Amino acid sequence: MNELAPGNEQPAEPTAAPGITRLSASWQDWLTTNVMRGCADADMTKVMVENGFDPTFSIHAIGIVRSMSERVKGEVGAALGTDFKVEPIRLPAGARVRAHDRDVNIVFTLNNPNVAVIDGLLSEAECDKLMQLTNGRMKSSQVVDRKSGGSYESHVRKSEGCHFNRGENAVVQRVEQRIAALTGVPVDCGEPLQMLHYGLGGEYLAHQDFFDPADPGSPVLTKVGGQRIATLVIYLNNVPEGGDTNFPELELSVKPRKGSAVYFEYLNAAGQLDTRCLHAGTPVAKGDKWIATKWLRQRPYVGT
Ligand SMILES: O=C(O)CCC(=O)C(=O)O
Repeated sequence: MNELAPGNEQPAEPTAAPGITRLSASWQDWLTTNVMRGCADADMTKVMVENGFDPTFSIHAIGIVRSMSERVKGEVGAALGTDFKVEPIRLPAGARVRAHDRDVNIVFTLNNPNVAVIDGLLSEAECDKLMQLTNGRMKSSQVVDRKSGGSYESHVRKSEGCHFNRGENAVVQRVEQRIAALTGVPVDCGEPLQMLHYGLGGEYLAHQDFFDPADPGSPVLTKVGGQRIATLVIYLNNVPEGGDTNFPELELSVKPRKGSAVYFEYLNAAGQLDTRCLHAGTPVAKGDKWIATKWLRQRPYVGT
């Protein structure tokens, strides 16, 4: 738990023994922040008791704040579910367009489904910075467990990765603004940026990025921002051989080029999912491959 406990601003209460039984405004903020961050009850109780709170009071206070947060999250989600839908814009073929603070080239498009290859989305220095910022954070990649909505390691995906929270650093902020400017999908609807590294022979077998409504685990995954609408895969290095992103049903293969990206949409405005965006990261035959993937949701993403 990194969040520091606030100073104990409790007035000295003569009747507070054996411990404090009232939450000051700053302790209420501290508790709410840490519950929302997913901190364990035991960790928060420990900090509170160390700061003079009554243990039983601490446990009850945490329970109350947790149930209130869950209710607020649920109600906001329900309201957004009915009121707010994003409709990504189409990218013009052959055009040079402004993406927030940078001009990019749309070098290839398909209209149905909506697919675009974008050159120069990131500078070489930005690619290098993103890769460098993953130092010490990479772990074996996992795939979604379609039954539970959880995740597990699988032969389907041979790579390692990590995530950058939305707006976590200056480069991530710029990339997110550019993606929002290009697609029309607000930054809030993006999942955390996923960084991925494939070594020699690394690959990601053909898969869909959306959550199949028929899967029992899908409601868990869509609760935090609705269905995924589209994916943007940004290539962070040149791969000497292999490592293309391949769309077998579209007979399309995109070669990684440092700073370029492929964008594809699989949920249209009518809410229909398009299975033709099945795609794979083909095996890296020489060198290695780095990408950053942004998944865009129908509604603001409130997961972790
Ligand atoms: O490695 C690639 O080219 C594709 C990555 C991918 O499919 C994904 O991140 O969902």
